[in-house]
Amino acid sequence: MTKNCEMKLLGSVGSSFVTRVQFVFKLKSIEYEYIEEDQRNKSELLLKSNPALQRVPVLFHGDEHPISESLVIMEYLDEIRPDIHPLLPSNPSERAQCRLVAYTFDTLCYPWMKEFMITREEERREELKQLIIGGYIMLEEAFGKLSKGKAFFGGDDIGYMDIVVGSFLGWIKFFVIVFNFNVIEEDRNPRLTKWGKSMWSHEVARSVIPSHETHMDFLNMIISKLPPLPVFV
Ligand SMILES: N[C@@H](CCC(=O)N[C@@H](CS)C(=O)NCC(=O)O)C(=O)O
Repeated sequence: MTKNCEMKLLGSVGSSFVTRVQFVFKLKSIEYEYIEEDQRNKSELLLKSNPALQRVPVLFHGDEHPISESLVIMEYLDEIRPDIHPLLPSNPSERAQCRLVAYTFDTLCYPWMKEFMITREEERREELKQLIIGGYIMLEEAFGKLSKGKAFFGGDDIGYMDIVVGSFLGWIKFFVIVFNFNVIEEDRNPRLTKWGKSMWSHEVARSVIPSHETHMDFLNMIISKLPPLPVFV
């Protein structure tokens, strides 16, 4: 952690949305101060800086208005530091495709994965498993189009979509270990399987993606916030 930085990030360890921002900081060599949010007892800083959504990440940049939502923050950082490791393609149509795939991932895959982890109903978990598999098959197709035969969504190196999806790779390991569910499976997802290997061998990705143990701690903390199960007699 660096003191007196122009950039400050309010986050929670184990949140993939926060990881996305840390990923961009590292790729663009931006120094920042990290402030840990207490998810059990939300801070004044969070409530004031993101009153409508009350979620991390939140970025503070000098006297500018705080910015929330990981995708918005990623694009902001890309716009203010376009010279170092640009994230989005230069072609407007390809940029639009990236944004659309990211939006789809966050709107469909993420809620399915989250519910999969916290549901107590086996039948629902099985339904969600099939939805997640379908989501990652769509992602496999998107990878084919965006990567143009290269190792990453972004081509020869990590780009916007690699960060969006790659920040969840620790959860993918977690799913295998805890639920014996391999989300990215070689037969269904040959391209994403290779991509996953490229991501884990990328120095920056390896240094920022949380381990499955970190995710376990984060999940336990989220579960402890949920209302208790109804009691059936
Ligand atoms: N769409 C948001 C999602 C952020 C999000 O869900 N953050 C979680 C942590 S992983 C959070 O702060 N949740 C607190 C809450 O919902 O009360 C983004 O991309 O930043």
